[in-house]
Amino acid sequence: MIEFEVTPLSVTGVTYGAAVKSAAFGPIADEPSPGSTDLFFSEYVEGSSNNKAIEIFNGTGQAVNLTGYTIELYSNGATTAGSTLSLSGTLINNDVYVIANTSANAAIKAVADVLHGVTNYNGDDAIVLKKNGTIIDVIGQVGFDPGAEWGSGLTSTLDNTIRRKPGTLAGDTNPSDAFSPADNWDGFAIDTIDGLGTHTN
Ligand SMILES: [Ca+2]
Ligand SMILES: [Ca+2]
Ligand SMILES: [Ca+2]
Repeated sequence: MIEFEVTPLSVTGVTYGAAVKSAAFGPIADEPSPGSTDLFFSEYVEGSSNNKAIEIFNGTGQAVNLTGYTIELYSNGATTAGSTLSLSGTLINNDVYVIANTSANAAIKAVADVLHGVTNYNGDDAIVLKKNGTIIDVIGQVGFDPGAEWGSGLTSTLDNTIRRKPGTLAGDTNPSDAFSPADNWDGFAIDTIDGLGTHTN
């Protein structure tokens, strides 16, 4: 419960203040809900051909300077990154940053912020998001090759799109434990890209 001290104020003959002061306030309707602590992966596309893209969401409540953020690809159970992308620029609040494969289709490229080889994954490769060298999110399990994919059905990392479940406030900071996409992601059919370029949390 918040109580405001309001000095009565007269505007065009109407006095405000007294009624406001006596009202009991709950949460203010348009006040933003608690934001996420940092950026996280919001969408992963591993479609047909080279239709591959990854999306990062800023739900922190403020603009984020992307300098210092990196994305790394750990292929086929590797323990060292085979490809690294260093981000730059500014990502405003509630916006996403999309990294697409250089050979992705036109519809994917249309919503991409950058094209980069860090998207050269095919289902059994871990992808890590770091801030100043510290892991803040991971898809997959670094150092482990699942064979073909993590997950099953539509919610898998091969020939599917997976989207972070609404309400997610932070990424997965443990790159070493088992990865089960259904825990934190919703799955969609191959080449689903209607959610790429925006994120509703
Ligand atoms: Ca692979
Ligand atoms: Ca594929
Ligand atoms: Ca999205």
